[in-house]
Amino acid sequence: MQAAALSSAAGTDTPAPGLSYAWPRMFPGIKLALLAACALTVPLAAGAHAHLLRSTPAAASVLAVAPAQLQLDFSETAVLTSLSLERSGDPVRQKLTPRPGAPQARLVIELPPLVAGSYLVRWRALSADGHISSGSFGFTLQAK
Ligand SMILES: [Cu+2]
Repeated sequence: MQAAALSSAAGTDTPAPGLSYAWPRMFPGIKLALLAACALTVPLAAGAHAHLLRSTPAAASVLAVAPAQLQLDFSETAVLTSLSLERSGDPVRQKLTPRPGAPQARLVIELPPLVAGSYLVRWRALSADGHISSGSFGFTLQAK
């Protein structure tokens, strides 16, 4: 077992074999089982409600021209319940009030005029099945 060899090499275990020595060797197995369980659960949960597939501006993108709109593409129809834009260094987070409307998989939001800087978009959405999901992503607008 590779993990047991690692923990022995770290010097945390007594070299003498015994019952107490068996536990550290078992824990890596338990952790792996938990990881496997999470890996199975997370995609199912994510598939059950609206999550952000892509955005324009894209996450981590660097733009030369200020975007006039923000476009969010979700995995299923949703309405935005909260949306904000924060420019790095600015004390105030700008709230973008989402327009009320029918749930859509593609949501387009008009942006105010943006100055150069690094921005963080925070969103929260309510999907058709009643579940709420949220996330954030950043983009940078270069100085002219
Ligand atoms: Cu859901």
